[in-house]
Amino acid sequence: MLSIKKIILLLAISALLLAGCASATEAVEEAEEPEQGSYTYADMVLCYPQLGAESDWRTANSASIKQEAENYGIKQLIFSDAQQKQENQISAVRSCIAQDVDVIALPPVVEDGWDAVLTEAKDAGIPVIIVDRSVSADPSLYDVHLGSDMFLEGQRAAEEMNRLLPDGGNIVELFGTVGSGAAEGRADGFRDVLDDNITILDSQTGNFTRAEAIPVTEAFLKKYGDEIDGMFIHNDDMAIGAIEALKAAGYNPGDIVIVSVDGTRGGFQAMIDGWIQADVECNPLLGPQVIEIALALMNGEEVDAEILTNETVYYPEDAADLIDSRQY
Ligand code: GYE
Repeated sequence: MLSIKKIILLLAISALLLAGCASATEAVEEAEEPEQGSYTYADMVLCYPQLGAESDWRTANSASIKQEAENYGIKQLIFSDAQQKQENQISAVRSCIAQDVDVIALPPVVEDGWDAVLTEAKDAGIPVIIVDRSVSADPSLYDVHLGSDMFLEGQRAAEEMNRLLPDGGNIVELFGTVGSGAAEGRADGFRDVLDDNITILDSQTGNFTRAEAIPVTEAFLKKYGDEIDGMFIHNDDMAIGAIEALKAAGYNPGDIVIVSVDGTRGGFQAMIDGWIQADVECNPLLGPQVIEIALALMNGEEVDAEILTNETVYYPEDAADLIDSRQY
């Protein structure tokens, strides 16, 4: 017969054993799935469905994300290139949702048409950072927008044009991708500040690429010839394409004043060569902020809904001193 003492002892031992087992299982679970609030970079699977490779800005943006994913030591970066096609980007987002990534950071090629896929991400409980260009979707469908103030960039460009054409004149606009937050914002900001004595003769898209900017500029020159005093060009790659067309048509630097956007090394060289008179900065080096915000979202921390990049304007007189320090 077991004495009462022995029964109590046995009960106590089994209770201890059970408790031991339970805490061992908990420990295993914790190792696989840290509690919210304690995720580290090593836990992060980040999806970056890049919109394309249309410009030096974009190349620098992709490089920044890839490099910083390595520097921060995240678990996995799922990177893709949609070749400037929204349907490709939407498929890439869907594939990331299916893979149950931790965070999606999306640089949207255009503003409209994201509601359905953003709702799918939200329903799957995956936080979304809209990077660089904006979306028109309701802000409740994503967590943060991180990028430049494109309207402000357009306003800055117009201030430069007003300064360069103090007596007024005629200009043409080389527009970025139609429907993109970058191009639409810059165009609106530009018109907001442009002096009344400056007329925009024409505005055509070059889709943010050098290749497409060349025939558009040729057509402008054919149609308006010497009437053109200035060009507002939505990025440096298109400015470089336009300069090629101007050179081929026999123009010299400064015959037509150019205000461009981005501040790439190519843009700086064109300032040194006298072709671009002002370059409005747009910073693509967003990797560190994207990854830091992604971790904060994984840990359920409060993050500002709109995070803007700090930027400036560059001028030819400083270009030679600064060009070597440009990272893109
Ligand atoms: O200015 C241009 C690129 O969205 C800010 O896209 C970006 C723009 C950038 O192709 O060069």
